[in-house]
Amino acid sequence: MAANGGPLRPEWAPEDAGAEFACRVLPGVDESAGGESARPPAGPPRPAKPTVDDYVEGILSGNRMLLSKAITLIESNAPKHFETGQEIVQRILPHTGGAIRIGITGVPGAGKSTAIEALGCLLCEMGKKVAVLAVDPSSSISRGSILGDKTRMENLSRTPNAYIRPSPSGGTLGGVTRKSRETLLLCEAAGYDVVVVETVGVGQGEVTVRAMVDFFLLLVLTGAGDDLQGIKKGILELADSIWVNKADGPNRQKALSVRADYDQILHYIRPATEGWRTRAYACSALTGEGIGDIWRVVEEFRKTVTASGFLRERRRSQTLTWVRSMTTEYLQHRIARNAELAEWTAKIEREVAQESIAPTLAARKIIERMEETLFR
Ligand SMILES: Nc1nc2c(ncn2[C@@H]2O[C@H](COP(=O)(O)OP(=O)(O)OP(=O)(O)O)[C@@H](O)[C@H]2O)c(=O)[nH]1
Ligand SMILES: [Mg+2]
Repeated sequence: MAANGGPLRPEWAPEDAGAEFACRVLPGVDESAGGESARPPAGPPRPAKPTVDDYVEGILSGNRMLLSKAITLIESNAPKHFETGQEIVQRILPHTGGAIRIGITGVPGAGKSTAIEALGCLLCEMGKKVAVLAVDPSSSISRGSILGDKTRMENLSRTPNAYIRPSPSGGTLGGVTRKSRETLLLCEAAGYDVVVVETVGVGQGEVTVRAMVDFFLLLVLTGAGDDLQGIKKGILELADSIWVNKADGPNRQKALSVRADYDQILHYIRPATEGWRTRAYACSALTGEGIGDIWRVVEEFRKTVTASGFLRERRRSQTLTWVRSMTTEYLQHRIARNAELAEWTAKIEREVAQESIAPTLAARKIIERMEETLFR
C-alpha cells in the first residue's frame, strides 16, 4: 500500500503493474469525529420554495411569476398543493372583489377570442389591468384551448398589463369550476381591474361561467336565414347583452338587421339581471368597431347594479351556490365510490324494475343503507 495521501494500489493489482492500477480513494467518513465536514461540497443552493407568505405578498404586489405559480398550485391535483392553495386563497380573500367580472360566450368561431383581444387591448390602453381566463367544463385533460386559438391573442399577450391563463383541467373537488373561480380571486387580489372569462368548447360552459361573473355577454353571428332559431332561448335568458359580431364588409348590413331582430325578441325574454334591460348591439372584433361600446355598456351595467345593491347580492349568492354544489358533489362522489352501496342500490333498483317494491319504499331502503355505511 502507498504511503499516506499517495495513490493506493488495490490488493488484487499484479506486483509489476504500472500506474494504471493505482487509484486515489477518498478517506472514509469518520462519524465519531463529526464526519459531516468530510462530505464533498454540495452544488449551488437550490432556490427556496416560496412560502405561503411569499405567495400572498407576491400576489398582492402584482408579481406575475408568483401569481402564476399560485394558480398552478390551485390547478394541481396533488393534495399537498391543494392545501397550500387553499391557505393562499384564504389569506388573499380580503383583497378580492375589486374587478368587474365579464363572461363571454358564443358558438365556436363567433369571434370570442378576437373580441376579448380587441377589448383587452383597448382597456390596457386606458391604463387598466386585464386578466383573461378560459373555462372548459368538458376538459378532463389540459388542452390549453385558449392558447391554441388561431388568434392566440398575440397583441394582448404582449401587453404588460394583461395576463392570459388557459383553461384548467378537472380532477379534484369542484374540478374546473373551483380552479377557475379561485384563479379569478387571485387575479383580483393581484390588482386586475377587469377579469374576462371565455367559455371554451361545447357543453355546459355558459351556465358555469354565468355563475361566476357579474356581466355575461353573448356573441352571435348572422347566419343563412335561420339566424334566431339557432340560438337557444335558455342562453338568451342568461345574457346581459348580445353582440352580433362580424358586422363588417359585406356582412355589415345583415348584422345590423339581425341586431334589430334580437332586440325585438329580447322584449319577450326575462332579463338575466334584475333592474337591467338586456339589449342587442352590433360590432366587429376584427375592425374594432363597436368594441368601445362593449366597455361603455359594461360600465353602465356596473353603475346600475352597484347602486341597486344587486351586484353584491349576486356575488353573495353565487358564492353560496358554489359552496353548496361542492358539498353535494362531495357526497355524490362518496356514494358513487362505495361498492357495497352500489351493489345494494342495484339490487333495489332491480326490484323497482320488476315492480316488486314501491318507489318510495325503495328510496327509503337506499337512503337507510347510505346512512349506515357512510355516516355511522
Ligand atoms: N370578418 C370578421 N372576422 C372575424 C371577426 N371576429 C373574429 N373573426 C374571425 O373569426 C374566426 C374565429 O375567431 P375566434 O376569435 O377564434 O373565435 P372564437 O369564438 O374564440 O372561437 P373558439 O375559441 O374556437 O370557440 C377567426 O378567423 C377570426 O379572425 C369579425 O369581427 N369580423
Ligand atoms: Mg376562442
